[in-house]
Amino acid sequence: MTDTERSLVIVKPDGYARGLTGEVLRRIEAKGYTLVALAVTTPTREQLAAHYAEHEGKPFYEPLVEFMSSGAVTTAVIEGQECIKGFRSLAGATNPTDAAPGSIRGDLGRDWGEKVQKNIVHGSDSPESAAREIGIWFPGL
Ligand code: DAT
Ligand code: MG
Repeated sequence: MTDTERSLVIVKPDGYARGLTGEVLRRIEAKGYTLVALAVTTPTREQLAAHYAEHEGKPFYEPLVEFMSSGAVTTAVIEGQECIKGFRSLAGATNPTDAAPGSIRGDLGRDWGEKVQKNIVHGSDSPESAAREIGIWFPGL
């Protein structure tokens, strides 16, 4: 049991508004990961600036922050062996057009012709990112 990890998952405003929170959480639970924390919140620009610091200056950064602050999201901390990689696999490729059928983005997402890819979910990409992101969204954990 050396690789038990936590990952920060966000059901983004597109997923929340489309009523897909339950479907995303269902897939996480069906995969066998545990829900450790769960909340509905509307992200602040400050939280998003911290969360997406690595993307500052990229062409899609402003549209991304605008999109992510546009409405409610569901934030979750999940837990399980290698759940960081495992959830990224459940989520699928960043571009929902490329994301494989069977994945969250592949089954439920599409390109809407906007400056930012609206791709339903976020998942941490490394243990370092997960620890940093969990600190932003669930400072009490
Ligand atoms: P991921 O969410 O798969 O980890 P990322 O961290 O590279 O992807 O980018 C964060 C989000 O920014 C991504 O979910 C959607 C958006 N995005 C990334 N690359 C983009 C691009 N080239 N054009 C538009 N939006 C993009
Ligand atoms: Mg990322």
